[in-house]
Amino acid sequence: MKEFYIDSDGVQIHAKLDIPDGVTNSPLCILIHGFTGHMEEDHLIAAQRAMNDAGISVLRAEMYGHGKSGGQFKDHTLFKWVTNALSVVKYAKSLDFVTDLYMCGHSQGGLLTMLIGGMCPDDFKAILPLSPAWMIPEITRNGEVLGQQFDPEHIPEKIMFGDRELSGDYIRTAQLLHVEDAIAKFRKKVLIVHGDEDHTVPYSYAQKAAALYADAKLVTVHGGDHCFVGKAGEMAAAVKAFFEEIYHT
Ligand code: FER
Repeated sequence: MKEFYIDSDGVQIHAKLDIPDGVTNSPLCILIHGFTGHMEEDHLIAAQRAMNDAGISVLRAEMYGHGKSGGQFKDHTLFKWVTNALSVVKYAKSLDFVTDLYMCGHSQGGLLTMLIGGMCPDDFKAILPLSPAWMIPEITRNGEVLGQQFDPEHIPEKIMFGDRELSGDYIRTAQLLHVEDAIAKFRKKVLIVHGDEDHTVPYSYAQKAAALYADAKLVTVHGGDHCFVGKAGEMAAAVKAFFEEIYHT
């Protein structure tokens, strides 16, 4: 494992690169955590190990205001995450040993994966959104975030949840994202893995995304919750099987 920082317009993005043992050239998958998450969460590690087992190098990166990266949580927006992810893609493309590139992310990182896939379709062989929170733009347009209601025409300065705060700028930028446009622009293979007991991101969004993508496969983790607690092995097996199939085609 190599640990380092990638510069993203002056923000230091904390990253870890795991290359499978004995590998020289290999595909690489960028792997991103969700909202309030970080790169050491159990479900992220399960996905990383599954990819390494399939011979894929993994570049985990933490986005603005999360983990050991720069920025404060309260100042993060999806626009900042997009900027960060584009910097990570640029870095990944500069690595000599990398053959094909992939991107995977959980929840808000899955939404990010869908956006970046649509922005950079030439750069990826496939993308893997896990429980992707792609309802965020739609619900913020409808005046809801984190289960709280607000007037979508008059965005509050901030929303409190627990001892954390989400800025109005998070909401106003999220409202302008149209994930359907990103879906339409990515016509390569997509693997969506989602638990049908997810009460944070409704499973129905996985079904809707799978239907909208030109070439998507949806693996349902039966009884799985948002972070695949107790079911990470099933999620990881789906990820590994997808890579084993695509690697050899
Ligand atoms: C929300 C529902 C889900 C939300 C964020 C999420 C900011 C993201 C969850 C995750 O990334 O795990 O209303 O608002």
